[in-house]
Amino acid sequence: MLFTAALVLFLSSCKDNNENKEIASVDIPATVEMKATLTSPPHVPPPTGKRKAKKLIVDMEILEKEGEMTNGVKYMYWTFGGTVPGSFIRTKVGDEVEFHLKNHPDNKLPHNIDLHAVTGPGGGAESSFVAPGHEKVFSFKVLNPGLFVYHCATAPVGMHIANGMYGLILVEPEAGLPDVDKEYYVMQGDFYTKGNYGDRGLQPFDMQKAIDEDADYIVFNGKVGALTGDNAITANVGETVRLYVGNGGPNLVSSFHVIGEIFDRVHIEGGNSINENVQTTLIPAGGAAIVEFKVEVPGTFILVDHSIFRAFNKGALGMLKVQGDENKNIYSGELRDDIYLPEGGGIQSMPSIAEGLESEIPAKSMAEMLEFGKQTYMQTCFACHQGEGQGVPNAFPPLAKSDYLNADPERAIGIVLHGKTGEITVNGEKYNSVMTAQTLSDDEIANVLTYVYNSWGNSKKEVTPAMVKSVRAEK
Ligand code: HEC
Ligand SMILES: [Cu+2]
Repeated sequence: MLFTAALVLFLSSCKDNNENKEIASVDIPATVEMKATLTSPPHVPPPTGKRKAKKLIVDMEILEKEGEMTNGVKYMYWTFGGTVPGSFIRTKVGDEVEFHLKNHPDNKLPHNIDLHAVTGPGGGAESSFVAPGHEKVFSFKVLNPGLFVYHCATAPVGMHIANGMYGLILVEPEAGLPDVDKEYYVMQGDFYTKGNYGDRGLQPFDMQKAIDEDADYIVFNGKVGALTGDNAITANVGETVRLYVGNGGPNLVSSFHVIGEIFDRVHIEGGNSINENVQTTLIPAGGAAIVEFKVEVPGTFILVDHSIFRAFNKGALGMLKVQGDENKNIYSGELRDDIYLPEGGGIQSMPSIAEGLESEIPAKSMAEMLEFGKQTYMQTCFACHQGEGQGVPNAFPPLAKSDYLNADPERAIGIVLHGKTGEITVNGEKYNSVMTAQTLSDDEIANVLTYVYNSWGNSKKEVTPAMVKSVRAEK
């Protein structure tokens, strides 16, 4: 392959030297072969650059294999190339693709492939139907540039897709795409399991839920957390990032958004038309988009489906971690927290004690601490940690009988003050998510934590405003 590549470079440079325009513009004959580099998500093969169209050999193996949907939840995935989404294929307009589709002998079912980049019956599905232990070869010429979905189209089609049989094929225009610093491959999919979100063990596919479009998991790259924590995609301040984003479905459309970024350019639906300065782009099931943006400031930028319960309760959440120097001109961080006293308008009056100075007046007794603390809990913590502190499996750790909480009150104060990311273990379960810093006063934090410590079987500690103050001073 290296040899052929070198030969091509040599040939094309000869032509350039001769300045023979006519010959230079002729496509490299299809006899010049090249083996396609395929990559697993979130990686993307190298750009096609200035190379001419070629005969491109794509070797893909179908594997049915067990994987982990989230902590303790197993799923039997059906895959193109061993991953969900399947291997990324990168081609150039005019390439003649010779596709070798292998169905591993250990697999149980026949499969095939429908590539949306194919002009021909079934997008290749009819010619590629392959039984376990067989290999099918078919070929097609890529005519239209763009980012295309491929998927299995063997009956029941929905089930094959729901089990993970989809991926992306990029067809670059003749001149290639403009250079960027980082490129990544992200693909959303919805999953339907017999058990509910987080129910442990090997979870079979649930046909009825799939028909009802009642997804248990909606995830990027095949599983909860495929792009969070240590798996996050990365970039450095000042770099340009291009995301190839697909949606395998089978059912749901994606409102793709990156929290804290604006897409400078979006190839709408993966085609030629470019939209600029976009907040959220809609990616249909069986569709794709190319989004590009420059990262100007450091931090963790969260990739979500902005149908937001999907992000926080069903898994559609990823992370882009950007490192580098702060730029206070673009983003200052918190500058001040001032007292806000509206003027004018209505008649001003001092709130009465009864009306709600509670949070500003220090609690005078344990009973008051618990009462005020409960109010803060119900306003602030409840949404994630739930009414009885029971949390949400695999998303928000429990505060009820939490060994993590009870072990170290200072640490708990620090978490409420500064937020928390990174892996922690609470009552034997791993969590790797994000709790944002809560903007609460020392009194409010003391009260809410005292309430938490004195509820739901916890260790009955009292957290005083002085303790909060000293933890706050540490940073
Ligand atoms: C937006 C959702 C969210 C809110 C609101 C929130 N938390 Fe959390 N909290 C989390 C997540 C997620 C973690 C785990 C972070 C990690 O994985 O590193 C966590 C972890 C914790 C922990 C340590 C783990 C444990 O279970 O003992 C404590 C204590 C805690 N939160 C207390 C609070 C309190 C008190 C409030 C309200 C003042 C609050 N949280 C509000 C999401 C939230
Ligand atoms: Cu299949």
